[in-house]
Amino acid sequence: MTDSEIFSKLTNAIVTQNIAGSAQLAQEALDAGIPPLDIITKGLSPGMKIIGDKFEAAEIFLPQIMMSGKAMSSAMEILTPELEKNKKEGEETGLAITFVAEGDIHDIGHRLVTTMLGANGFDIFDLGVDVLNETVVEEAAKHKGEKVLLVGSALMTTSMLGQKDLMDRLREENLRDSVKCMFGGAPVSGKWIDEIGADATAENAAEAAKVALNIMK
Ligand code: HCB
Repeated sequence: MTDSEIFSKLTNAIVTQNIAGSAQLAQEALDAGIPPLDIITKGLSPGMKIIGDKFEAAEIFLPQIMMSGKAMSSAMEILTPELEKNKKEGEETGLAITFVAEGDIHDIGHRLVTTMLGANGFDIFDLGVDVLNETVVEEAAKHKGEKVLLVGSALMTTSMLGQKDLMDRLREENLRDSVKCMFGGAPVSGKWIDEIGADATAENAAEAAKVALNIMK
């Protein structure tokens, strides 16, 4: 089987909500020597995109998205340890405090970004999903004086708006200059980042790691 045939099988496993099949295919892809990040970006993620588009077009409904999310997560269970194997130790990159915005429980991309930052030498403090801005500000205050990167994800236009409130609160608490702020998720754009006065965004987890290393220099 060619790599592109493997990628389309992986995409199809997500679209058809094949939970056991996606994990098995992820393992087969690894065994075929395909790097784990390619398996995710070229195989699994396009499946999630198709599912999102079908949902928007009312061709499928929430239960199907949930099952596709489970299929993605079961493949990620196989792939995450592989991503972590390449961990770069001993580099003073700093602490990444990662979280999904208040009201938002989409955590697949968040977990992927968190894993990639960990693999690139960041210490990780993962606050999880549906995190209040107040909590993020408290954590930023506790770590004042350290090299800290706030890494927020928002997958909905509604939850993304909370990122502006977070930036405002950081400024009010005089914490803005002690942290770097990177936000991502489908609705987040460079224009939005400029508008709210954050530092950066990234399209995907691999780019997020590169951007994060760059802004923490
Ligand atoms: Co959800 N959902 N969903 N959903 N969902 C979206 C996000 C919509 C876009 C679907 C659509 O309408 N087309 C839509 C949001 C519309 C909008 O606001 N514009 C939507 C909606 C509306 C909803 C509900 C409100 C549906 C309902 O209940 N009626 C509900 C909300 C629940 C809530 O959060 N309160 C809901 C629920 C769900 C689940 C639970 C069924 C499931 C989530 C499961 C889970 O995460 N554990 C789900 C899913 C899976 C999706 C889609 C289909 C896929 C998201 C995903 O996992 N993508 C999504 C459609 C889409 O995004 N196209 C749909 C794959 C990952 C790998 O990509 O973009 O998350 P990613 O992350 C990337 C990238 O953004 C970047 O790197 C990541 C990795 O490469 N990145 C960062 C992410 N964070 C970063 C941070 C940084 O600093 C830098 C880069």
